[in-house]
Amino acid sequence: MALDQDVFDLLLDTVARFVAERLRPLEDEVAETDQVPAGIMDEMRNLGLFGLSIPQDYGGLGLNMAEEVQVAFRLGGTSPAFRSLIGTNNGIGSQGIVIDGTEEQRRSWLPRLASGEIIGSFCLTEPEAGSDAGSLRTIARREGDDYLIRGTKRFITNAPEAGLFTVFARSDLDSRDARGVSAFLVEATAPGITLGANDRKMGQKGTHTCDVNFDDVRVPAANIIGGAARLGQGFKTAMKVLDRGRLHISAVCVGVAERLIADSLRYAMERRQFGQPIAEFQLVQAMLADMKTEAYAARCMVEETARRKDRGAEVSTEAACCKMFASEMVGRVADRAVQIHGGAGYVADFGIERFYRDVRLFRIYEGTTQIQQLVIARNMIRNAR
Ligand code: COS
Repeated sequence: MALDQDVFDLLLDTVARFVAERLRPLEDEVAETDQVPAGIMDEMRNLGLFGLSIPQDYGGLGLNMAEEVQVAFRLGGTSPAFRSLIGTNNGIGSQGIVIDGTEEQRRSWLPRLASGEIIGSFCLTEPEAGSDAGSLRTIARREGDDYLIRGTKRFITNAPEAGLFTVFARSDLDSRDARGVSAFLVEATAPGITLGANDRKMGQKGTHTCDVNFDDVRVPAANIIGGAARLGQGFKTAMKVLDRGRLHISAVCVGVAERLIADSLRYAMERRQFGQPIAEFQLVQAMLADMKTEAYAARCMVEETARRKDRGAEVSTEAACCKMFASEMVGRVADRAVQIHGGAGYVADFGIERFYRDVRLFRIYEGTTQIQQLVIARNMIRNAR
């Protein structure tokens, strides 16, 4: 259900102000300490940011996709670490339950995810299974009314903060591909779960990822997302969650690009060389124009795909188009932002080099550019048959 227009406009204004006044001043601190201040988390909870995409019946704001991307554009206006904190609860950490969960699972988990009381985390990737997600090796062995989960998950976003994991594991032990995988809801306190050390990443300081090890973790069969009816259907749940997640990430890419364009334009108009602002030089103007055009194209793609999704259309192909174009676009925009800033873009003081490192992840997670290409082309061929 979409929000009342006035309420939604107020939300957008509030988020934009929160980003400008509360989050931007903290960007350096978060990068240096690798930590988002606890007070900011509380403010995010109070603003309802953990439950943007969770239906109102379960305590969230119930934004539709077109609305959600508008919020994501604005959250992109600051370091991605802030968005990442609320990212899993709105995306991969909750949507499995929203899309395919039973009513009981929804009632039991969504209100706490929506309020930010607990953080949800998505355990798909493994040491040997990344792009080929269907080849995962984590197993869920049936024992009475329970399953015992054993395996290792890798690069798991928000795992150190998580209260709930969505774990993809092979419940059909004889299967080798995407069939035979089920999605389990596993509480982070379950005996047998251990976390690896936090990964030392290129960027996105303040967002934490690590290995999650499952050593015969006992999970009731009732915790399969969607119940017994969805045994062996977990991979499809993962794909549906990722279709949605890819669109959200695309919107974040647009938001970051727009931030970098604003910073670059301001710098180009202030910085003087050869007796005039560098913005007066056509070679700098070309970079600004290219940045603007590409970001605008990505914004249009994201808005159109979100509207189509809200109308009930199947947007797997378009979401992959958006993810590929927007993540590659923001990489080029960040590169030009460094170039326009020159030496100031390369040193840490202006934060531009930090964004340059931060945005590199967008081309990798929730499916690499190459996986998006594969999804797009496969769907084209399938539809043409
Ligand atoms: N929505 C619903 N169902 C989907 C789907 C989608 N978007 N995409 C695939 N499926 C279904 C297929 O229809 C198929 O069902 P059937 O067995 O009934 O035919 C099943 O899922 C398996 O699909 P497919 O055969 O296409 O799976 P593959 O193993 O060939 O892999 C890719 C597909 C490569 C697209 C998938 O592994 C992928 O997205 N990999 C990247 C994973 C990723 O993004 N990781 C990032 C880390 S998670 S943050």
